[in-house]
Amino acid sequence: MFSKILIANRGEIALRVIRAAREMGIASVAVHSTADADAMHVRMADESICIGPAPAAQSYLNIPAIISACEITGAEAVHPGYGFLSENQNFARILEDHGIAFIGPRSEHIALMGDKIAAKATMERLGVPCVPGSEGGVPTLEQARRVAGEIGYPVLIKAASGGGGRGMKVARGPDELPSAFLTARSEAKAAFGDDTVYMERYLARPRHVEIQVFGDGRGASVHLGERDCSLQRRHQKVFEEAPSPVIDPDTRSRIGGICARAVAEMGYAGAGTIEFLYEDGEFFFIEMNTRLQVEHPVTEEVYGVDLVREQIRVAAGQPLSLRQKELRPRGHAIECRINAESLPDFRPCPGTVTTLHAPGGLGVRLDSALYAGYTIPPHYDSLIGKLIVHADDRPAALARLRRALGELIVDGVETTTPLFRRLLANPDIQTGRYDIHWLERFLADPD
Ligand code: MV4
Repeated sequence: MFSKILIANRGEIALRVIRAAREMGIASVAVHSTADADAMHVRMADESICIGPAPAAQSYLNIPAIISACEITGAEAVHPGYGFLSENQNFARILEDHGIAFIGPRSEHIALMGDKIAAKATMERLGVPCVPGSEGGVPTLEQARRVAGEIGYPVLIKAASGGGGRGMKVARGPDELPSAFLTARSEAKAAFGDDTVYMERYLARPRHVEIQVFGDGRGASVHLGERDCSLQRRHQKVFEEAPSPVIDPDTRSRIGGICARAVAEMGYAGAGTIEFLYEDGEFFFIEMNTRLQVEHPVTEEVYGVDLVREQIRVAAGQPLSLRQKELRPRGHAIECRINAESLPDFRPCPGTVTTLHAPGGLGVRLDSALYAGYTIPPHYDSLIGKLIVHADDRPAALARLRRALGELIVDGVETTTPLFRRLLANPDIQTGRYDIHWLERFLADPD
């Protein structure tokens, strides 16, 4: 096992990793920008090292500075958290080349899943159900017309290097195809430097249901059920829950088994998330994320598993400590992402926190790097905490969430907490009847 790891991240996820490491007897090294000298992750780590100025491109994305920090401190492994360098194949490869372990999958798997066409072809071959669409890239409008004729309108044109919703265009009929195709290509070129696009049937009202998987890199794997992340605004998740209100145990075992077999077959190492659109009882693969996700705590709560500990074990070459037949979901968990943003327009609202009161009690978890007196810098994303509740069933989890939100006090900056109080009062949220467009409709026309 490692004796020291470096965390190439900040905020609540850096704390999450430091905590797992400390429980394993592993020392932690925090890296930080000049803007983060007073940040909680710097205080909580065993050691810290400044890697550059405030802009992430010069600090949290600065690969040479992070490698130097490993060499100076003797860190044997790097946990990338989420965002920043977590899905950067070059970073994973450079670490591998320096004999430093990357706490994540091998660089080949990051590269494979970063190419959305290759990812889909791989999943198709491994028996994972995919959205009907083009076989590979669609280079010309003429071919786009032919593919659309085969799969039927409406169609969606997606960037091969995309993900997270950027560079997507819908064509509802043949008349909309030329502009959708050409716009998708030029936006893909501008955003990713790659104008390769592919096509899929457009699903009008799906849910976003993702399966948590784990591989040991040598053909063993497990799944830890699903999370329902349908409640999003501008492709940012806002509220996530496990299990999904619409997935029953047999369906979970079936799709979970398919996903676990696929990662085993690939020889995938570490945590992964296989994302699906779920509509009319059917799963359609869209993308695989090769990192720990923001919303991983809802899975941890329901399965009683420390996913970061498991990531560190696998990166150190140890076998999975999880066995599928021992993994049983218990109860229901919900996460609210608390952002320092002002409603109703979600404008980022950095500033100094004057008062912080954290909710507590049975089944309540607050993953946050906030403290009273902390000044939230304007340079990074506005997530300041995740409130996670766990209870015996969904109604009890909703009641517990309402109770915990009532206890949370953050003064000095505006936050998105009032939104969650309103969501909890809504009958669609109470019954779990929502899709990927529900939240944007609600925000446009609150009832
Ligand atoms: C889709 C889709 C409908 N049909 N693919 C958006 C982000 C990217 N990860 C995939 N996305 C979508 N792909 C087909 N064939 C609708 C979306 C989509 C979406 C997906 C998940 C969560 C929120 C979303 C919001 C808008 C569109």
